[in-house]
Parts: sequence; C-alpha cells; structure tokens
Amino acid sequence: MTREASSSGLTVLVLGADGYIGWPMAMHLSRLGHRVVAVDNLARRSWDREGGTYSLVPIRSMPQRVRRWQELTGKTILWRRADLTDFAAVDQLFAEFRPEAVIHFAEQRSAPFSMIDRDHAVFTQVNNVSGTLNLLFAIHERVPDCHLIKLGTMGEYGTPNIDIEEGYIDIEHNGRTDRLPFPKLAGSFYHLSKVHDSNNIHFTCRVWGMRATDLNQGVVYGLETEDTGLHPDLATRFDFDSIWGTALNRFCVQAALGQPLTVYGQGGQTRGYLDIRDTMACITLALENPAERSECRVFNQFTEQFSINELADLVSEAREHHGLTTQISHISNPRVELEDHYYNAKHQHLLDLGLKPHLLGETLIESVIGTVGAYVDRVDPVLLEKPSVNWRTGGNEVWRQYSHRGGPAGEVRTAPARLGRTKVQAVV
Ligand code: NAD
Ligand code: USQ
Repeated sequence: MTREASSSGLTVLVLGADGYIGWPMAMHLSRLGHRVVAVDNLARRSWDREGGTYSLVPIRSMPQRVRRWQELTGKTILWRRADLTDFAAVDQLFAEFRPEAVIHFAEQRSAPFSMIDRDHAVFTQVNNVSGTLNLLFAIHERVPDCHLIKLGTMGEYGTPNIDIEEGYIDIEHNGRTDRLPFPKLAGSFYHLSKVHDSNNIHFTCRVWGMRATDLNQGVVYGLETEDTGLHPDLATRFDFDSIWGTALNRFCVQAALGQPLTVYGQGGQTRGYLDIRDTMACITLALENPAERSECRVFNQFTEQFSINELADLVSEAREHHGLTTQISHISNPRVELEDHYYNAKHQHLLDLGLKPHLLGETLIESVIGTVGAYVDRVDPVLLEKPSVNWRTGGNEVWRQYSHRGGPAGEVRTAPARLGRTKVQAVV
C-alpha cells in the first residue's frame, strides 16, 4: 500500500531531531511537504558535556536551525523539547499533533557509552527501552493507525556463522516448521537495548495491531545531504571521538590530520554501511509505503558491507591519489567481538521499494576528508586516537581525564549533565 501525502503532507513526529540523522531527516521530510514536528530532549548535548566530547562541525541550537530553515525555504519545522521517558510529555505530543507517522531516532546510540560502567549500562537500557514503550502506549491509546518507523541496528544480529535474513527466519525443527524472529547476539548493552525494543514492538503488533517498520540500520557515514549543505547553520553533527564517532567517519578525520587510522585488532570485523543520503531515502520509502496493521516489518537498512581493513584501505587509496601516504595502525581491540568471521546479511526489501544506493567511492571519501579538513584545528588528537572505553574493564583513564571537561576552547561549558529527565517544552 502506498500512502500518498495529501497536499499538506503527512503529520510526522521526528523523535531525536537534534541528532546526526534526525536533523537532516526533519529537513528532508519538510522539503517533501510533510508537516514535521521535531522532538528531542537535547540529552545528546549533555552527554557530550559529560564526556568532554563534541561535534567536529559546529552545530546550532534547534531554535536557530528551524529559524534558518524557515528563512531559506519558507517551510516550518515545529520544534518541541521533550523526553520520551516522560510519559506525560509523550502523551501531550500525541494529543496535540495526532501524527500519521512517527520516526524514532531518540535513543542513546553509542555502544562504548553503554559499556562505561553500571550507571551507563542501566541508563542506556532504561532510556531506550522505556522511551520506546512509552511511545508504543501513546500510539495505541491516541492514534492506533499511526505508522511507527523505528531505528534499530544491524548489530542486533551480531555476527552469526550463517546468512542474516531480514528480521525473520524459517526454521525446521524436529519435523515442524515456523517463521520466527531471527536469533539475536548483540555485542553491547546498547545493541541489546535495540533487541529489547524490537521484541516490544513485535509484541504490540501482535496484540494491539500496531503497524511498525523496524529498520535494522548499518553504520552511517558522511555529513552532507541536499539540505545540510544549504547553509552552515543547517549542518548536522559529526563525531570523531572513540565513544560517538563511527569507524569510517573517524578514519576520514584521522586521514585529514595525516594520523594513523585506528583499526581495532585484526580488522576483519565486517558490518553493513550506508551513506547518510541513503538513510534519508530509506526512511522516506518506509514512510510512503507503510506497514499494514498488525505487521511488524523488518528491513535491513544498509547498502554495502565492508571489513574495517577494507575501509582503511579505501581511505588510504583516496589519499594516495593526492600523493599522500597513510599509516594504518592495528591497535589493541577495546571491544570483545569476532575479528575474523563470516558475514552475509540480506538487504533486499528497501531495494525492492526503489532504493538507489550511493555506493562508497573515493569521491565521497575525498569530499568528507576535505570538509572535515576545514575543522582540523578543533580536533583533540587524544580523543581521536585513544579508545576511552574497554568492554572488559569499562571507562579507562582517558574517560576519567575527559569527563566533565566540556568542548574545545571557547565553546560553552556547563555543569555536568545528570543522567536524568527533562519536561516537555515549546522553544520556538
Ligand atoms: P544521535 O545521538 O546523534 O541522535 C539521537 C538523538 O536522540 C539525540 O539528539 C538525543 O538528544 C535524542 N534522545 C536520546 N534519548 C532521548 C529521549 N529519551 N527523549 C528525547 N530525545 C532523546 O544519534 P544518530 O546517530 O542520529 O542515530 C539516530 C538513531 O539511529 C539511533 O536510534 C541509533 O541507534 C540509530 N542508528 C544510528 C546509526 C549511526 O551510524 N549513526 C546506525 C544505526 C542505527
Ligand atoms: N572500529 C575500529 N576502529 C575505530 C572505531 C571502530 O576498528 O576507530 C571498529 C569497531 O571495533 C567495530 C566497527 O569498527 O568492529 C564498528 O564500530 P563503530 O564504532 O563504527 O560502530 P558501532 O559501535 O557498531 O555503532 C554504530 C552506531 C550505532 C549503530 C551501529 C550500527 O554508533 O548507533 O547502531 O553503528 S551496527 O554496527 O550495524 O550495529
């Protein structure tokens, strides 16, 4: 079924709209003519203050962003500050806007952050699982026909020694067969929070007839979409430290500085990857082709798979074309994960809906290195080089050294954030 937007578009809540993916997504859907309500509790900015980390590319506040967007395009993104773990705030949002779709990015999304210590593990699972549960109840009670598009992760599956299907597997056991959720072997307390979410979503589709799309997304790279490039005030965040920065983004910053690329362990770790522009396209396809009532649809959202060694080689080759040599350094792996394994994950559903992938090539890598190169004086090399969290022993001396230090010189430093909650608040 294709859901055609009326002339005024669909009313869509974008939850986690202050984040790396959420902000470009809010603009993308606004440009397409949807009525976008951008929601975030700004927790991510406080986690940065807590860990002394920051976006390499300077980012504006949400009120500044939506104002600039309106000025440049004439389109309105409604901004609301709300915490998903506060049910009254969530319920208020649903009562006010009665959305036809919800795109849910609003979680603590770093595996290393969830492995710092007990507080961070508990916080991650409470924030993510209870936020999603609140959302499920609000949809059920206020707008049962609403389509939930939830960002899960490929890391829910882990790295099994069999092909990874899209959400479900047909199993024959002792002469009987069934189609069951694919087994999960997540690699961090963060990734496990996504498994718990998936189970809760699947359950509510069965018992309440919810319509849901669970997108098991691979690692996203890149920083430019059609909209972020319009003006520096519309830029999205770009993380490079070892807690929030993902592998390819970190390698591009390391390359821009001429530093060794930090491959953890043997580098055979293989994951699915996609360009941030394809994230925009995949979610738009899911929105325009909603799940049926009672359907818990699972799409594996990535376009290519690479090992860490392959990514490092691609970055190194891109620099070689400019006559530059790159050192690849295999450092001791702070994580507990297989470093040499079978990996073959299906990702056909989004292609069937019409996705045209932007494949990872040298042009993209060169453009990211070039863009981040403009901000190299903001990089603290320690944050770039040294992993600050170890899976076996938690936050290490780098974590302790940087906790509560704030961002680069000149940036606002506020009191350390508590792992707590904020109330709904309109800030436009
Ligand atoms: P991000 O950290 O940049 O953004 C997440 C946003 O959610 C932040 O702005 C944060 O303040 C907000 N948030 C967190 N908890 C909240 C709560 N309780 N209430 C309201 N807002 C809350 O993350 P991202 O990279 O944009 O990722 C978005 C989503 O996509 C996450 O769910 C993540 O797990 C998933 N994902 C990301 C990637 C990736 O490579 N970035 C890959 C796969 C899946
Ligand atoms: N790695 C390195 N060197 C680095 C950083 C990472 O070798 O400097 C390795 C890690 O050990 C891991 C792989 O790269 O094997 C991926 O790590 P990552 O930090 O790029 O990504 P990950 O921790 O898996 O998490 C990111 C997002 C998360 C999302 C996930 C998608 O932060 O929100 O869920 O990608 S997936 O990996 O498919 O689960």
